[in-house]
Amino acid sequence: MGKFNFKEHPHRRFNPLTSEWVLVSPHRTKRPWQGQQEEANKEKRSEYDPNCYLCPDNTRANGITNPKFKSTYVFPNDFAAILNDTPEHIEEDDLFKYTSIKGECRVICFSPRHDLTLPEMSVSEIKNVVDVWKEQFIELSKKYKWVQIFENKGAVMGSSNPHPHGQIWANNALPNEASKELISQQNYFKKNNSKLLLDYANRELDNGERLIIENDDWISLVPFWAVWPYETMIIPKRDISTFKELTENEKLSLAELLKNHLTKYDNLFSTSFPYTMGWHNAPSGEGADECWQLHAHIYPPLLRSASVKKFMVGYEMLSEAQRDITAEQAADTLRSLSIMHYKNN
Ligand code: H2U
Ligand code: ZN
Repeated sequence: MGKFNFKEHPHRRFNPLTSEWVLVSPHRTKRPWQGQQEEANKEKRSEYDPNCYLCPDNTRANGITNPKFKSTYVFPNDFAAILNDTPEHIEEDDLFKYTSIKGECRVICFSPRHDLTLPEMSVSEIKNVVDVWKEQFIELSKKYKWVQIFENKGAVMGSSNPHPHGQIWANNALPNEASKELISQQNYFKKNNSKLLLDYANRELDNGERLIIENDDWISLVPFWAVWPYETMIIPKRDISTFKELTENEKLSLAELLKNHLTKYDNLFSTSFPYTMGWHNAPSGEGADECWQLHAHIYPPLLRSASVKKFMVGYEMLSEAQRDITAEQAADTLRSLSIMHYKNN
């Protein structure tokens, strides 16, 4: 049987942020991914679509007309999942517990262009998106405990509209992921008097195996405990709890990192890479700033090609998540990919 080898033998890895385990089965794919050549998807969409609800000067589903916006544009979601005029109610039953929720939902059109996804936008255009993320966070975090800024990209992720856009849902309760991450980061801070994710980022910087991109202010990496094949995180290198603290330079270097990181994703299967990406800022009113490090999670569903997606079923629904290619193999692949977008080659 020999000695345990992390690169060959099945094992479980612990996610210190959520306190959940993931089953890793590296023996199923001993070789690193050879990069099956895909037919590059160079499909051209038009810059403007008269039927798109999110293009400038078009009328949305509820009859409101968008302005002729020239940069990143935010509007209240016409079909918001959370409303801000819901009456307060809490039901404290052991078996049928529920509580009312108040909040608001907004939509962010990344740019007026119908055809440009984030990696295809210029760094200064992506910087406009980062500026808006920060402004929106500052405004909404004054009113709400949790401000979730995210993007669902691609039809496979359930995105309802090809016009590049993101969303913001802000509400006064702490959702599941946020509360798991808060408890873990608080416990780690109590024990070590330092931030879990900052310590983690420094260990990854020393090690290098799972790093994808590093610039002066940010790193992107495949987390040790990644569940999705090409799951990644973006973490600032200095102690930062929320978008509020980002300087002009840090917003610019984030825009640069996003462009390069997301371009690598598109280059992986020569396709506009689908994912859910979202920012975890420290929640407001919880005294969380001392333990919570700002970060983004990116969860892409694709596994082997533009059309083969990973299904989280069977053992994963019933017991725990499982992966074959290791985080280190995924990071190797992403690191080796060009930052020149395949559509420009
Ligand atoms: P998704 O593609 O991730 O579903 O996001 C699009 C959002 O845009 C969705 O939440 C909103 C939908 O409610 N929307 C409007 O607010 N107005 C519209 O006219 C179309 C879509
Ligand atoms: Zn459009």
